[in-house]
Amino acid sequence: MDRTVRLIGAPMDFGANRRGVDMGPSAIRYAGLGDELEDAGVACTDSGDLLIPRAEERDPDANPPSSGEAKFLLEIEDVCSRLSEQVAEALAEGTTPLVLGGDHSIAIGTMGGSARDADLGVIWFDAHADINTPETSPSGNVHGMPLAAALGRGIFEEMPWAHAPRVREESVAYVGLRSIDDRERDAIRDSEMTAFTMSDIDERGITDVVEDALAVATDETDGVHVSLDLDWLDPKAAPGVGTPVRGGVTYREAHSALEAVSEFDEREGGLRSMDVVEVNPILDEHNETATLATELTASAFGKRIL
Ligand code: 6HN
Ligand code: MN
Ligand code: MN
Ligand code: MN
Repeated sequence: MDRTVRLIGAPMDFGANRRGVDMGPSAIRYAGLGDELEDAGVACTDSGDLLIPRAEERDPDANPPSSGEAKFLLEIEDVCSRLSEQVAEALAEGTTPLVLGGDHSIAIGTMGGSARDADLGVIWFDAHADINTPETSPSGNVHGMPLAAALGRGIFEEMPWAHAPRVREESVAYVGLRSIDDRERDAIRDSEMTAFTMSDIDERGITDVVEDALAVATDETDGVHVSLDLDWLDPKAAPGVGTPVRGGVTYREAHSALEAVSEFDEREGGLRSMDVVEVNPILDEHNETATLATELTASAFGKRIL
């Protein structure tokens, strides 16, 4: 396939409750992402990292009064607006944007840019639902809100930088949920989104579930965004994440899932953008989680054992 992937680093941790994910892009590049992608048969260019102000120099609560409990929302708006420009530019130049996080709030920028000129389906590989709004969030951490932001839920509806009108609930599929806040559970039940939990994976197997998720995300859309939060995996396989949750997918299940994404993409096309988030090198063991992020990304872009 003639694909060029464009790496965009977003070393931002404003959305998370612990420091360290700002080192994710370095750790993932250091683990050899460029070479892995070339082995997978895709060309790779690197736009470098977005410039991100240091959290210590900012006031987490310097938010407009209407934004409720959402820490560093002004900084996140700035970074995500710039990221969304870069993502849209990458697509306009015929490349596939691959955004390296950073905490999961960067996905607001990736989806915003990717959905600018397309109806966008979304597959969310995560332990968490990330569908809180500033009104419902128990923590005020924006990494628990990116899907709500893109869908324009709650007060995000009034924030054009966050709300991506061409991402519709019906085209969103979760895979691997296991840690959902009460108000998120209500939000999912009352929505048109499709949610596959870890129990669905236990019962049906990962490949079937991912096929169904792809069917949801490709139905009446122009392309798919894959958001890979490394805490989707079991902490045994991915220890270097800020919000680990027991009982996640195994190393092999994760590979099969991303291989299924790439097989689908080879058959039908449509993998439009991806982000890889929440790698925390401070908490990692020997860069294992960053290495895994690299391998899984290569699987998504076509790397095969044979
Ligand atoms: N992530 N639901 C929790 C919150 O604070 O809103 C946890 C969010 C975790 C976000 O990394 O997937
Ligand atoms: Mn997440
Ligand atoms: Mn998560
Ligand atoms: Mn909307």
